[in-house]
Amino acid sequence: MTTTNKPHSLLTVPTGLLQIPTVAKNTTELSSQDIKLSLVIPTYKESENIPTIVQKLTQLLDDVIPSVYELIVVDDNSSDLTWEVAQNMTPEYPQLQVMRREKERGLSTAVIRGWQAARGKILGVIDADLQHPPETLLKLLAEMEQGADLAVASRHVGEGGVSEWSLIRRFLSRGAQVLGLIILPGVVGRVSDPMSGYFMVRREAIAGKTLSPVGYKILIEVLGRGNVRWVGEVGYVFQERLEGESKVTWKQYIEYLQHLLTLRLAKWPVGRFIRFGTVGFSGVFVDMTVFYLLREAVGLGLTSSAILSAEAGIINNFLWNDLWTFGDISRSQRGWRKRVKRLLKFNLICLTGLIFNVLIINLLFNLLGVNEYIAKLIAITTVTLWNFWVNLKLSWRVTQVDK
Ligand SMILES: Nc1nc2c(ncn2[C@@H]2O[C@H](COP(=O)(O)OP(=O)(O)OP(=O)(O)O)[C@@H](O)[C@H]2O)c(=O)[nH]1
Ligand SMILES: [Mg+2]
Repeated sequence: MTTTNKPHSLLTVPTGLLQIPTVAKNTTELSSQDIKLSLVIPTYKESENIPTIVQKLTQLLDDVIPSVYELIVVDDNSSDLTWEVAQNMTPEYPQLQVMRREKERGLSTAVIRGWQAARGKILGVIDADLQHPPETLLKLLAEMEQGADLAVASRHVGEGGVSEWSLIRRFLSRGAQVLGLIILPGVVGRVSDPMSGYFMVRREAIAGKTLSPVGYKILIEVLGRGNVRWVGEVGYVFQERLEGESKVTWKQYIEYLQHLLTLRLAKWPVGRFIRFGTVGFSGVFVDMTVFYLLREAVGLGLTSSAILSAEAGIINNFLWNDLWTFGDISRSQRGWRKRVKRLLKFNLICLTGLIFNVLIINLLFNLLGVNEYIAKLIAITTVTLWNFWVNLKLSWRVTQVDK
């Protein structure tokens, strides 16, 4: 055994996609003792805070999970040499690791890069500036041990709160939350404090997903892209910063909005909708051609021709949608019976769409006096959305298959 009074070497900064491996990459025979918790401490100019936070966290964790945790400081090459201060502490704190990033910057990516290098089953994050009380960590850990996939320290449950925030900061924080609820209710609404930067998540819940956070709010990214079923929350009081400076600026609010919209788009089946629209367009030509043939070549009556050609269009659309737009889903629901069932549902939904179409045009044109072409355009748009959405939910329904 060598005595370890030399500082640990710095962790290699992972590159490429922001993706957490399912199994920790650098788990060697020597370190194969299962690491339970990897806690990332992102830092930017926190040299004054780093000794205290490392000391406090070590003291707490040594009591409950000695030697099966790691603290990972991820510093963005701070000019106050935070990374060096941390590295010099490693002889005294064997669970401490340090990453110095020189090429990338930003809080969220720092956290993910740290997790990529982590060995733990549970991945966590805490601010370096002591605004996140270290003691809350044990409560978060307890939540995880009870089976939570995500444990969030929240300012808005139980004994949670903020210490001396100005009215404007409180207002901005709540405003951001409300905005999140409007844009992404299914994500932001799952936690009482979506802005929290103090939480733990089970590795499996996010492993293999490509994360691409914009700005500061990594929790939203984890909730939005991860596979999180059970969420636990623990109240805490956000402390005042005593040393160092805040890095929060207006830019963070803009980035937050951008982040919400990116996630919103990622959640909407945009590609599918475009394919659905394209197929719908092809249906118009089939409908027209068959109508022409029935009228001219066969000499059928107007109504019968219209009905038959519309049905030909519907069948055309169904086949393409089944093969292409929703191909991935229909391939997992094989068999003629199932296919016929999908066709019948599709038919029924399109028929309802047609009725809506007529109703909307009448409402807009006759009752509200809207120009008839604009009315027709609104009707087509609404009915296409209706057709797409209801077919997605009913005809090509996926019973919760994880991508
Ligand atoms: N690696 C890295 N860490 C960052 C970056 N920006 C902020 N941090 C760290 O992330 C944590 C939170 O940042 P703060 O500036 O304290 O943000 P805040 O706590 O929301 O705001 P304050 O109440 O003003 O402190 C701190 O530990 C920072 O040092 C960054 O660009 N890179
Ligand atoms: Mg802070």
